[in-house]
Amino acid sequence: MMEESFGRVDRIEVFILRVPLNFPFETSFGVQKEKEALIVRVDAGGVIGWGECVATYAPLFNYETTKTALHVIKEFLAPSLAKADTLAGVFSGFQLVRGHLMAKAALENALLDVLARQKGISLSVLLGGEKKTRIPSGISIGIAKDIPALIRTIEDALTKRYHRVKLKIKKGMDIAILEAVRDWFPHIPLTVDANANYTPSDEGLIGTMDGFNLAMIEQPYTYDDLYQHSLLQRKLSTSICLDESIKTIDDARTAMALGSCRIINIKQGRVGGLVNSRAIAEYVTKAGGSVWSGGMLETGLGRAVNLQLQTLPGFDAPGDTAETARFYREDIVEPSAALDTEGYIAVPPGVGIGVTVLEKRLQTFAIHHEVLFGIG
Ligand code: OSB
Ligand code: MG
Repeated sequence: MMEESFGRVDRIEVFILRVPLNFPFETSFGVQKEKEALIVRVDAGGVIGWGECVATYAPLFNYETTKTALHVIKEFLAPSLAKADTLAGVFSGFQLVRGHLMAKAALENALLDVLARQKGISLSVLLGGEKKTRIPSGISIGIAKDIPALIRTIEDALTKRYHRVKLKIKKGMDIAILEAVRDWFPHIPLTVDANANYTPSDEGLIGTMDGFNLAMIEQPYTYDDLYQHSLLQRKLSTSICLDESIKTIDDARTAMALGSCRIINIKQGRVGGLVNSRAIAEYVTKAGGSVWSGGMLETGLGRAVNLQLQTLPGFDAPGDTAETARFYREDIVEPSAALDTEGYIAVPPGVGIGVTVLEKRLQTFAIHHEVLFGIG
């Protein structure tokens, strides 16, 4: 796959979309009311491939933004594509650019889409996925000021048969929430995600979370401190899951060696794409840890990519791929990711990413459009 030619890259187009969210989504780093997403459309070897960049409008999750991704793609990554016709060639061109993994992932996804479409197979088959037709869905619920409203949201999620509930927490919005939720729902599969909001001085507070039978505590400490996480993991019986801290397979190796976590949330965009995701999943599961697929409030396009990823070996636990309709009134692809009556989402059946981009719909959300190279 890495050495196969996809032909020549003739044209790259980028769109920046602004899509309203059905409700404001609050994490420890802020409230998000709409989704800004950079979408790439790559025309190579006579086939169109699509990719969604998971970077957000502001550098709050990590340092990337939609506009840094546009800059890096336009000035540095797209020009290197003009000289490559295999993924191996593309990756070696990308290596010269430090970081900016979300920008790289968007192009990688689009080129994998091209390659899979040329072969008439899905991304899942291209990447060596298992024959899964549907993926168990988990739900991530933003920080709730109002506990009765949170209880209703969880009740609704359980009615829809979501397989696992993740609660966003931050300092001061944690133990009381967990007490109320466990009071109402003593046995549901439950996790929390702090998005790097705590410090080692909160060790005692995090220790009390051990009493709530959580499947994991996601990213308690800052986004690049593997050492402090390793000290914390030694004191907890609950597994730590790292998200922001893991950018590369080297980070994953260090984390496993130090015992900084037992679980890694793989966001394909955060680690530079699906090929890197597959390598990290393989390494972590062999080293005795486990992985699952996270989310960045993707549109239907990125959601379809996350579903393809979850067919790969190791992705057995429910991830954060909720159905598209949870966040968006209108989707930019067909078919939309939708829950079945047992809380699963079908792996989209088409070739490549598996869904069709509705270009007219996409244009209605575009605040920026530009052709990076190509004719017209
Ligand atoms: O840390 O997992 C996270 C959303 C935006 C930024 C960071 C995160 C999240 C989520 C939501 O938890 C996952 C989703 O539903 O896409
Ligand atoms: Mg997270």
